[in-house]
Amino acid sequence: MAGPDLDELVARAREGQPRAVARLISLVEDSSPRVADIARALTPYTGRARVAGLTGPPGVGKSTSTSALLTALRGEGLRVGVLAIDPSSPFSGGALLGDRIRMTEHATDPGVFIRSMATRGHLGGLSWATPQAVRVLDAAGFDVVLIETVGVGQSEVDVVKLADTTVVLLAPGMGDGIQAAKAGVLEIADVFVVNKADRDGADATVHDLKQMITLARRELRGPSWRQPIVRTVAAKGEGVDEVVSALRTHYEWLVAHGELDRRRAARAREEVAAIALRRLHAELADLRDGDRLGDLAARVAARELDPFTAADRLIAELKGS
Ligand SMILES: Nc1nc2c(ncn2[C@@H]2O[C@H](COP(=O)(O)OP(=O)(O)OP(=O)(O)O)[C@@H](O)[C@H]2O)c(=O)[nH]1
Ligand SMILES: [Mg+2]
Repeated sequence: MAGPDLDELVARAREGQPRAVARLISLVEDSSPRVADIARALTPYTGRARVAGLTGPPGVGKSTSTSALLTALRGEGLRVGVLAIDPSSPFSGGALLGDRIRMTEHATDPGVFIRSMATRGHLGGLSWATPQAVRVLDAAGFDVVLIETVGVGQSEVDVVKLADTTVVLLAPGMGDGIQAAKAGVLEIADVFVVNKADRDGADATVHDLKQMITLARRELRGPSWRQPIVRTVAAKGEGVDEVVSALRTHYEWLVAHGELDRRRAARAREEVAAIALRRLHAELADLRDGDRLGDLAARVAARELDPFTAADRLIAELKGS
């Protein structure tokens, strides 16, 4: 793709043309050689979108909630982009299909853009491709970007690095699940949602959560944001307006406390580090395939050289190149 084509693609994406947006996301997702050019072209138009991450255990109602949030935010006239991240974990099989089915009602709305992204096989996983996709949606003028990701292992922590506001969803009857999740979850949540409030045990879940928050708060310092707990029945849209209002309140708090800038700087830091690591990794792979490593390895095998000195020499060559 030549430069003018890219400019045109960016111009069309900025007009909100879904095909251009989709094409740009595909390019960044596939690590196109043009990814740096794309980021450069988009950057002047970014910084407006509010980014909210939704995370929680499998089946808690993230996709249902995302869909309900979409409806509520569209009702306010906001344009909304959704990135459904599939960590391709064995726990989330079938999530993609489910997401598609549940979100078809928004499929024809030009103010909505929904995209599923697989992170398997990406070095750095979420930390690599997703910020690029967020940048595309931001430049394309979406007011809000919602990122749905299953809270399994590292992914719920990763989403925090991408979002201005992190929503952690829980549901009644998870008992041990909350306990298990609590260490990570308490630190990352800006807003708690207890979904499936139509089920028995919602009160107990809210109660447990409040206790955990109170305990954790004693240990916390710094600007105090009180994590709200919102009860929802996402399947019926109940409580979703409260989630929208919690998102707005949190965003205003971020701005008022300089926390938005701090979070975005932290995000940029992660992103730059991920890109640099990726480049270094590629260069090291080139070196590994080259003769130079073979020479060094032969000397290590012959015990003329220790492996640390050999690695230092390899790195020195990388720096010199
Ligand atoms: N009773 C009840 N069921 C709900 C509610 N919200 C969602 N569900 C159901 O819970 C199931 C899982 O919902 P999803 O929205 O797919 O959950 P998810 O967290 O996106 O699931 P994964 O992406 O697979 O982790 C579906 O059958 C929903 O219909 C709710 O408020 N009450
Ligand atoms: Mg889902």
